[in-house]
Amino acid sequence: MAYKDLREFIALLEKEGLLARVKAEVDPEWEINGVTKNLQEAAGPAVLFENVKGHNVSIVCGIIGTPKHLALALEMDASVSEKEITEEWIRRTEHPIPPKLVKTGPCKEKILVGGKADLNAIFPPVKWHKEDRAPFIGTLGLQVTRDPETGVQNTGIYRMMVRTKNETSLLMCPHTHGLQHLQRWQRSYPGKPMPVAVVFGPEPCYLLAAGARFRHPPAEDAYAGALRQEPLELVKCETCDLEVPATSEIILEGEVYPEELEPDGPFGEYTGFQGGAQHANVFHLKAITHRNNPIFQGTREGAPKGRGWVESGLLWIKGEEYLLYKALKKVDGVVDVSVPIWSSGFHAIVSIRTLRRGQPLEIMQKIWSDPEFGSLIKHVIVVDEGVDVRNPKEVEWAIANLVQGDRDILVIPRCLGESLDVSQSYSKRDWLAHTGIDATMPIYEYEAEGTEPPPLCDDPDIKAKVVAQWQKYGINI
Ligand SMILES: Cc1cc2nc3c(=O)[nH]c(=O)nc-3n(C[C@H](O)[C@H](O)[C@H](O)COP(=O)(O)O)c2cc1C
Ligand SMILES: [Mn+2]
Repeated sequence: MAYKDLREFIALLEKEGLLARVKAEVDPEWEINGVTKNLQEAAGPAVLFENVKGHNVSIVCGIIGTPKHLALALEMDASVSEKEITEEWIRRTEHPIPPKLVKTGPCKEKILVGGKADLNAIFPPVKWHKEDRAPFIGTLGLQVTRDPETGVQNTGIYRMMVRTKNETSLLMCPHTHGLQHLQRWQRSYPGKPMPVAVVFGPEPCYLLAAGARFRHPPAEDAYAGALRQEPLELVKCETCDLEVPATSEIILEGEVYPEELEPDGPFGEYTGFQGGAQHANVFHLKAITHRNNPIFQGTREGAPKGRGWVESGLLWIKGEEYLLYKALKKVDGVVDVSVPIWSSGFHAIVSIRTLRRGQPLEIMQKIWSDPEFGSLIKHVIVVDEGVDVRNPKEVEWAIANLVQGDRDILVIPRCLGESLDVSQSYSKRDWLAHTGIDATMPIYEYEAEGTEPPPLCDDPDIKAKVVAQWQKYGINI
């Protein structure tokens, strides 16, 4: 049975030893930042801060903090491999399950409209990174909009910085469906604001669907249904016709003027660097509805360090991996694909069974020419099928042993760039050099001189025999 709400998932994580409750008082100015960073580096549990200084709302972080948490959100066994999660994700999302509209739900336990709606009363002012310009209430706020042309809803995750008690910034990057809706809205209803609802703390699969990227129709809510394998229940907003998950902790209702832009940031980014100040849209609050004793959900974005993972990476970089995996699985010879979250989503690693000459370059071109993920992937590394694309040691082994720089590295300059790629100074970031590394064995070069590459000395058959009778040796490993 799918999780009914965030609280049910929190209870399960706690039972599995994957969530810690912090009863000690924590200062939202710096302490939540420090505790969550330390937990990320240790691949630690999710955390529920129950005693936030100066505030009576609890904060939950890291519910998708490691692949184990991700597996449990999908009701899979916590011990499954990342590859199994990828395959199950693709299998389930092939068959979207439409949501059910219900009359009301727990997210309507308190309804605060107009002047009664005050962001500061609900959201603890968390500084996720020391240099953030202001508290960001939206790190895991999920924005719901409706396509003014097709009527299909979208849900994405776009950050929101507090400006006043009823205003936040809202940063939607060019590739997002949210910004596309806003641009279409501006064409259809010039001068008018577009309704936007923001969901905090839904059941976990809606969060997963919002962070990943899907083709529409249907909406993310139907993909969330597919991931949880049951229809999601939605309720109508109070002040507009948008539909949001009924059991969510907090819903903000408001609107955005397409032409209104104000400063946003600095903010600590998923690359691990501080993102500078820029301009973003402004969200004007019209109503808040919430559960009794709501839980605020947020996350410390950044790059994974130490033994760790980061929730933001697991939510959206994994989403890129699923899209890429799905597209490449249809290509002859492709065995496995990964987009490591420690590469900030810039690397795609593909393993292949070599079928013909030139295959690695064909794969690189296929990735970079894709309109959805091509511009996000800076480096493509192609390895042979025996190399585990999810094991950085094996990938590095392949690069070290099989690459000749003049033969195996392909550079395509002057492609579309990514504004957060700090490998170039600010004025150069419009452009990017796509780089491919063919780290497969050059079998055709050996063939041309009438020889063969040396075989591996792994002897997997002998190892398997020994492992099967391991007890006999009395060695614990
Ligand atoms: C924690 C987190 C924060 C994010 N912040 C932003 C953001 O501020 N702006 C943005 O455009 N995308 C952001 N993203 C990425 C988008 O949510 C992601 O690309 C998603 O697929 C967009 O949905 P859409 O394709 O329906 O627009 C964030 C993702 C996560 C997981
Ligand atoms: Mn979308």
